[in-house]
Amino acid sequence: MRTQVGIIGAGPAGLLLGHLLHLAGIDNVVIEARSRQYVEERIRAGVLEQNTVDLLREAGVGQRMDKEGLAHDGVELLFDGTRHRIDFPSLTGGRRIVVYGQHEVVKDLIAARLALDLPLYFEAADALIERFEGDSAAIGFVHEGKKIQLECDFIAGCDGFHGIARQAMPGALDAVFERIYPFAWLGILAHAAPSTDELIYARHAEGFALFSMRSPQITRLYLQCTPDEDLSLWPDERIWEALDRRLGTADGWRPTRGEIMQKGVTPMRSFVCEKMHHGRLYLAGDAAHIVPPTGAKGMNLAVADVRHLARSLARYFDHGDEAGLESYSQTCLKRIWRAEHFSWWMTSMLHRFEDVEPFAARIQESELRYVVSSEAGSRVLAENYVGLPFSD
Ligand code: RFL
Ligand code: PHB
Repeated sequence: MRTQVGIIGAGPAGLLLGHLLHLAGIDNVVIEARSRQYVEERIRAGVLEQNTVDLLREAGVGQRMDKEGLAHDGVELLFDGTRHRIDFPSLTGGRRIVVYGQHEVVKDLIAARLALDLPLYFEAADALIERFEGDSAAIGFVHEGKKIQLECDFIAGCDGFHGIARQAMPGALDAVFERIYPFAWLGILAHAAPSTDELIYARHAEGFALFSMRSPQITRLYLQCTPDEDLSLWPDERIWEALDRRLGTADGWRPTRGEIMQKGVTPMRSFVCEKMHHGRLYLAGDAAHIVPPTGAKGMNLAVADVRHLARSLARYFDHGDEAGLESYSQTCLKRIWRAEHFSWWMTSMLHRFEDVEPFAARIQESELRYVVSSEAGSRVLAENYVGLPFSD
């Protein structure tokens, strides 16, 4: 089998890249290790920044997002028992976010791909990057018991943090910058109508908490916990009580309770592999970088990478212009490091660090007070949260 771009991974990065390349007239094949049902039901991110919303609309895959997504004009920071709202449009020249589950974006992209009859192999086993230096590239994989050899001009490694593409990248290990945090998030999805309209990021003596949502019927909530937290010690009642303490306010506001449909623990990590391309192999999304979820940036960064990769590949195939491909890592890394800083900053400001001395806690409190009381401080949060505009 032959194509122009072989794409490993059908997460948001791989699927959107495939769609953008198709719109640019570039043939591509997507291979995915998991089943369609698995990727469509994997609950992850929920916040789409303005750039992502605009790009999905431009690419013609934004109809359901526009119908079912929840447009938000701000978030709230809760500390010392009081909520402080950060208004996005007034601080960012009219930009906002849309709350729409990552798995819904994935469903929309899969539906679009299948409707166009473009190749997408689920349950592709034993994927191996066979060649990516010289004049051509190749991926081998097994599908329905048959070995398939995919010959291509380029390979896009969109296979997430645990994928094979970064492992195959020469020099990747020497280009890694990493920080692992001493805490994690216990996340739940509950059948409960959100009892307020916007997200709440809470700093509390017991630890961080986040109030988010997926729809007018579904609430998404997180609690700071330990990285090795034993979920069996967290019956529903204990979770709701902790959420009430950390998110409740003096006026009696509490998150509405409901049946907990899913529980999980997410580790927190900052990670950048600065080597994002070599020969004919390009990394995009979580394959190259991870942010702690406090800044809601992971999926949005994946989208920014593939936007740039698709445009660079189009320039190459249309005009033989290699400039975009040659500077791919360099260009992406500017936005990546901005998001890394923002995610680290939000994480540092809002979480409880066990070993931190009282001095650092006072610094955290002072920073939060500054962010909510100074227009300049609020704007730093707002413009990063809604996403800085693309510069090209
Ligand atoms: P993905 O989504 O991990 O997709 C990679 C795909 O590659 C497949 N794969 C392979 N396929 C074939 N052969 C192999 N050898 C393969 N190895 C792997 C995998 O099965 C998978 O389908 O990476 P991608 O596309 O780069 O997307 C990145 C995002 O998923 C991630 O950054 C976000 O979910 C992060 N994130 C958030 N991002 C946001 O922008 N806003 C948020 O509000 C937000 N909240 C979150 C988050 C991530 C979370 N978790 C669980 C880590 C909240 C949480 C709790
Ligand atoms: C979510 O809704 O899952 C979510 C929202 C904001 C974050 C992280 C996760 O910062």
